[in-house]
Amino acid sequence: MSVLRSCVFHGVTRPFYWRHRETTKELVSGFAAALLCGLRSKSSLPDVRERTLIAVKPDGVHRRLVGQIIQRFEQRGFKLVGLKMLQVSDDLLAQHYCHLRTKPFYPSLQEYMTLGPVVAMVWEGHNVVQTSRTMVGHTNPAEAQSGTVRGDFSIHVSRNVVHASDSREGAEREIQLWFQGKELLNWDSCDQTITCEP
Ligand code: IDP
Ligand code: MG
Repeated sequence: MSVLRSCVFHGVTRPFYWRHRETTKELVSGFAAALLCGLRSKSSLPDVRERTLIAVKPDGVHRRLVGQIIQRFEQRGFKLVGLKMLQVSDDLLAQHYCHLRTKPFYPSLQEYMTLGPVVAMVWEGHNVVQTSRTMVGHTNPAEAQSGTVRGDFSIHVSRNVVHASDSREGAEREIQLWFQGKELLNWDSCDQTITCEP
């Protein structure tokens, strides 16, 4: 068996390698590079185009907190791609909070969300959905950590200042609900390669 293996190596494989060694090396290194690139794009390249819906609720607008909330997202390194102020309709609210419509507190939530205008925003950046949930804090401000928006600016679940989408799928649905395509801007900020690997 080992004689046969040796014959195959010396008679076929070795002469073939020496005849085509440059091509073989290129093929092997090309394959390794392609493999590495594939792995890299799947696992470590950031999804810099992820988007989420953030909305300053009527209590936040009444209390002049819009600027401070925007500042937190800018400071963190996210990019604003959509912004508007609106009086929310019952219809929009019912679609936005469709998972809560049967809850006993829904009527008071509806009243709260129409106490005044809301400032709706779309923020973009790597992992923005999860990071902004952390920045916004627990739904119930009594349980929200200091340093979060809710933990710093509110005390009760019925007036928790801000909304943030809770998943990538939820964010896509909410952005489509609140914004028309033409209201969102695709633009490259000049610090993009400094805040995140392109
Ligand atoms: P989230 O805003 O942290 O995602 P959700 O469970 O989706 O929390 O609830 C949506 C909103 O409904 C909350 O932000 C809050 O304004 C309101 N809400 C939730 N639970 C209660 C409650 O028990 N009483 C009054 N309002 C509530
Ligand atoms: Mg929610």
